[in-house]
Amino acid sequence: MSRSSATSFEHYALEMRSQIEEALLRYCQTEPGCPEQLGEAMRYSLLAPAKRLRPLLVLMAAEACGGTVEAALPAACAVEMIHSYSLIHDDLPAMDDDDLRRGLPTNHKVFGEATAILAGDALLTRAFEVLANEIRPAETALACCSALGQAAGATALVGGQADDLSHERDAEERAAYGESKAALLGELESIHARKTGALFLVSLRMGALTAGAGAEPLKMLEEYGRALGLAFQIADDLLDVGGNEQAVGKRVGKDANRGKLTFPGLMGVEESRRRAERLIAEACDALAPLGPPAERLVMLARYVVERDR
Ligand code: GRG
Repeated sequence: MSRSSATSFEHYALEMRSQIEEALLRYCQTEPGCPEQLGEAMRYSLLAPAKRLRPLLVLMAAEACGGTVEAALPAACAVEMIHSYSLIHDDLPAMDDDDLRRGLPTNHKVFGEATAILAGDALLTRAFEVLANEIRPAETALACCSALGQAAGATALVGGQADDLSHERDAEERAAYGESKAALLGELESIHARKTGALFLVSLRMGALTAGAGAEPLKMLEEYGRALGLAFQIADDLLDVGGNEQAVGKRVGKDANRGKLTFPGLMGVEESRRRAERLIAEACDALAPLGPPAERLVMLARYVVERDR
């Protein structure tokens, strides 16, 4: 990426992030009937400093298909609410048991486990309320609800998390028991396609839906999304191995120390880097027919593997 296009992309991303964060705040005001502490816990995690990759994907996909930020913004907020709920629950003692997220103490460390669970539940359900109330026309709202429900559910986000937790056995031990590297890699990719990739894909789908896009651009965006989701996860594993805790905003080295299956663990650091680079090239190639309107998605893909947080 040249320095001037990187700078103009950064400006754009900054401006979009501030629009996203304003809208998130608007959608998460404590309404009559919502206990004060619950509202506070919801906003604590939702508005904490974050990259906002999934909402940016919604807005950029809409733009690539000729749509507007205004029409896509509720979908961008809905996917960020689902993502934030999944992080709150993932950090709980029964799951990953983390004390640092987005550079801050995790939700349950501040508000207690019960409130953290409920804040996650409330963000999950609020996401669908926002889609139903704010996306127009009603058929597009329905299509977004259906797509997001699938991506957040048992066959995708929650299913990937369940498999991740139940497959948490020592990768080396499994290899010693004769499981081939290819089989372990296949399993790892399947977990991440659901746990991480599904929200990337549905972000692109909802962006395209709000722009009224047809089947062809949607197919290109999906190809881009599949490659980007996997590259993102490899980059995330690489940050867990070599990242700076302060920059990343969460504990590093945890996955490797717990013997979890990871890309650098299975393929080595250098090969993982090369694989991520190849995936980003594939993702960008998939968008070539969309031309200049898809340029920001191309830049976002590069950012995903070059980031330090
Ligand atoms: C239903 C009980 C219950 C739990 C659901 C689905 C789930 C718990 C957890 C999966 C969430 C998870 C940790 C996915 C991994 C994806 C990942 C690397 C997230 C970090 O995303 P970034 O880097 O973070 O985009 P920011 O903070 O920038 O948004």
